[in-house]
This record gives sequence, C-alpha cells and structure tokens, in this order.
Amino acid sequence: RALDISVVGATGAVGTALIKLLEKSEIAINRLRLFSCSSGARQFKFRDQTYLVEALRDIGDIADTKTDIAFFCAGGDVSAKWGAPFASQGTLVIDTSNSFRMDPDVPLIVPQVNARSLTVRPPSGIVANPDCSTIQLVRALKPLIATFDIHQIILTTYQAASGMGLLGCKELLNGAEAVLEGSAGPPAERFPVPLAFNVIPQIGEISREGVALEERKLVQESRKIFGMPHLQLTATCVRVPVKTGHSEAVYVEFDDHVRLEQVRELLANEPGVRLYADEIRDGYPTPRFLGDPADVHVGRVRVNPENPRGLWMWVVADNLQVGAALNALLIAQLAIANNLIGEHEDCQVRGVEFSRSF
Ligand code: 2RA
Repeated sequence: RALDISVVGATGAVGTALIKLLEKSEIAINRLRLFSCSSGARQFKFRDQTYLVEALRDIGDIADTKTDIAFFCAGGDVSAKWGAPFASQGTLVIDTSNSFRMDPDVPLIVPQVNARSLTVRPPSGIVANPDCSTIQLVRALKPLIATFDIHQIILTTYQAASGMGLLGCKELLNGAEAVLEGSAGPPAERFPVPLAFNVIPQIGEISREGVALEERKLVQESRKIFGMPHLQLTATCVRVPVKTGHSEAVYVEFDDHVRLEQVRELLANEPGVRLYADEIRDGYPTPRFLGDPADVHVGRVRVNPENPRGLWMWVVADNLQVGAALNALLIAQLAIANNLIGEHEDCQVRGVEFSRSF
C-alpha cells in the first residue's frame, strides 16, 4: 500500500538529500509531510506535487503527526525532543542523529551489514542510522571481519564540512573567500577554529581522557553493528576543508598473515564497494572526484611490508548519501520488506537480500 511519510529537518543538508532519494525510490507514497524547526515557509516539488514545509513548533496535537515512517534529519536536540513522541503514535522513526544509537531498544542499522538486526519492530518504535564515518567504515570492513580474525583496527578520518550541515559548508566557503581576499575571515562558529585552509584534529567535545565524541562514536557504534563488544578499534577524527565526502585511512591488524589477493577479492565482491585495485590503472578515490555516491570507494589497499598481519586501506564515501540519507532510505526499504510498518508486528524476512549479514 502507499505509505504516509514525514521528513523532519526537510530543509537541511541530509533532509534535502533524502527527499531527492525518496522521490526517485520505488516507495509508493500516499502523503508526504515535511517539517522544519528553523527555516521560514518553503515549498518542495515532489513527484509532481507541491508540498509546504510545516514548522514543527506549530504542531498542536502530537496525534496529528502520525505517519507510517518519519525520517528525523534535524540533529540531536530535535530527535531527543520529538523522536519518542512521534514513535508513540505508531510511526516508525528512522533517526539519523546521535540521540538513540546506543539505546539497547533501538537497533543501529546499516542494511548491507546487519540487516538481521531489523527483523522485528523495535519496542521503542525507533531505528537509528549510525554516524556517517561509522557507516562507510563498517561497509568496507564487513567482508574482512566476516572472513578473518581481527586483532585491532586503527584509523584516522578526514571529514568534510557538510558533516556539520549546510551551515558548516557555508562557514568553510565564507572563510575561504575571506582568506583569499586577504582578511583573517570570520570567527569559527560550527567548528572549534576556522576550517578554511586548515585541518582540525577535533570533531565533537573532547572527554577528560582526551577522546573526542566522534572517536567514541566510531568505537561504540562499530561494536554494536558487528555485535562484537570487544572489537579493538581506535581513531583520530579530523575535520578537513572539503565540502562533501569523508575519507578514512584504515589500518587493520589481523591475528594471522594476510594475503593481499584474498583481501582484494573480498572487497571486489562486496556489493556496494568499489575497489580501486591497481593504483597505476585505477588511481584511488578522492572526495571531490568521487564516482557513484551510493558506493563506498576503497583504494590504496596494501599489506604492511613491516608486518604481514597488517593491512592499510583508504576508504572514501559521500557522507550525506552513504553516510546518512541513503542509509536511512535503505533502512525504510528493509522495514517495509520485513513488514514492520503500521499494525503488522509479525515479521517475515523477505524482499531485501543482503549477503552475509551479521
Ligand atoms: C560529522 N560525523 O562529520 C559527523 C556528522 N554526524 O561532523
């Protein structure tokens, strides 16, 4: 049947990307509701109809928000305030923020990796989308973790400004223009220090132990998605002056020696992973010149000449699509295929098949 769907945060970077993907998707939509917290009245054209964005604060009666699915793309504060009230109406909430990810009643889903964790409707009525840097990491790691025993994973991320939304992009562009015109540029607002022509080794607040929030998220979320509470993973997360596309230099140390050919074969056969196997012929992925924004792009795959148990790879993905909007849409498609929408609480897994789920 055609579904009623709402998008909360419709005018933001992720919300806008999601609406475009939703429009092209095969999901039959009866009624679309678009909500925003910040902007004034705005219209969206969607499948030949025009929709007005509604202000979230104008909702009088929470029962009026009931739809089959609500995508939350407006950041943690909005999700924390409105996520549970929306879910309490029977709406399946798919949340892209950090508000519920580690809640045991909320599955944390990357459909290509752990679709099996979404075979029943969660009691909370909420499904969480992991952080963008986690999603591309676990999609690249999945075939390796499924095949080999892992000793530890060490990575550095190079994250784009759009991870901080449209305002993050604007701040980067304004800052770059100002520096090129010879001024110091505006003070930083979305970032700890100005990002233009700079590199910032901090994403999110730093704990007393010296670990930034984004680094803690990568560890906790990867462990939850793989169901491996003792997975050894440590990261340094860095913001770079790139508009869109997160990059990660990932070092995986296995328990045993690793053969490059086997790793290449596993990555090349992983659906949704594009392997750049030969640097001379294929080059390597970079965020500005990324190919298909639905893929995770992996290059510079090499065994450490000093340690035959160690492997490096360079992983790049579109943080707004793979890292947020597309993953959220795939979660919705999985929930629909598994009959988790509306009154149907019993579930038969069918329709969407992803290989070797955890
Ligand atoms: C960032 N990963 O790039 C965050 C967004 N959720 O800032």
